[in-house]
Amino acid sequence: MHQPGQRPWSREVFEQRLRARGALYHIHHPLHIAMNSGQSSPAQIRGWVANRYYYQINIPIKDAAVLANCDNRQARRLWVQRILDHDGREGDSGGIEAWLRLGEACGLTREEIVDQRHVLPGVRFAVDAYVNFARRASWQEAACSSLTELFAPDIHQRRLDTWPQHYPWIEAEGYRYFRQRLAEARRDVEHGLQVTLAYFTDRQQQQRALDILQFKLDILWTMLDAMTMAYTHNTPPFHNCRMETADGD
Ligand code: AHQ
Repeated sequence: MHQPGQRPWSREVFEQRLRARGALYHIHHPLHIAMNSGQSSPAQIRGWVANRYYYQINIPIKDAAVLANCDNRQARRLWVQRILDHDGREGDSGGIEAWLRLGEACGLTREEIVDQRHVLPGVRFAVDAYVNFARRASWQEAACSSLTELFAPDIHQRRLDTWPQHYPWIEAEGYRYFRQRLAEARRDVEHGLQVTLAYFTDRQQQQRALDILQFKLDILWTMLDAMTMAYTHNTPPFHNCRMETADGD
């Protein structure tokens, strides 16, 4: 815990402390470990894709909130690329479209992904917490919260390395999203890291940066906890409840 008057860490030590939080990245969540070691059923994979769609469509909204709070033209020029990566641009249908293709490759229909019928309350709350944080925080704090992508190339590569042999029923075209994120995440996080190292300079601010990164690690972990309850333990919300009359009666 931060003590008043403590000297700030050097940039190198600060970066090391940020990177050390990779030990808590969601690649280590039991659900991801099961998925990447071939233990997931098609229904569990489809549940994960359908729920992560809610995260994907909210990333551009989160990034637009960052831009709305950002008074630095050079930073906006870089940050706006994140929105285009997901929403697409001339000649590139974008990451959200690629995620829909991943869903179709896993046997989901576009309709059931887009209408969010499978999105779990816990996933929705975690994602909404991320978007609402970015709306209220300074653009530099929101940039810091995206630093979980320091660890993202590993998880995308892990899927590309393991899913095809574990899940031959998934059409190969579906993997485009993970492949394109390898380069996009590396580019994005280099900028996010430079913003963070430059903005959080005294020891109290550096601790704040670690707390913000932990908040985002919590979001990613909590999403998977909600999916575990539903798809591993078969205990989705209200699984044991019966309502007498349906809505609209
Ligand atoms: O597909 C992902 C993505 O587009 C982003 C944007 C970034 C952010 O702004 O917070 N984080 C992120 C992540 C994506 N994929 C996750 C995964 O496990 O596939 C990892 C996630 C992240 O590490 O924050």
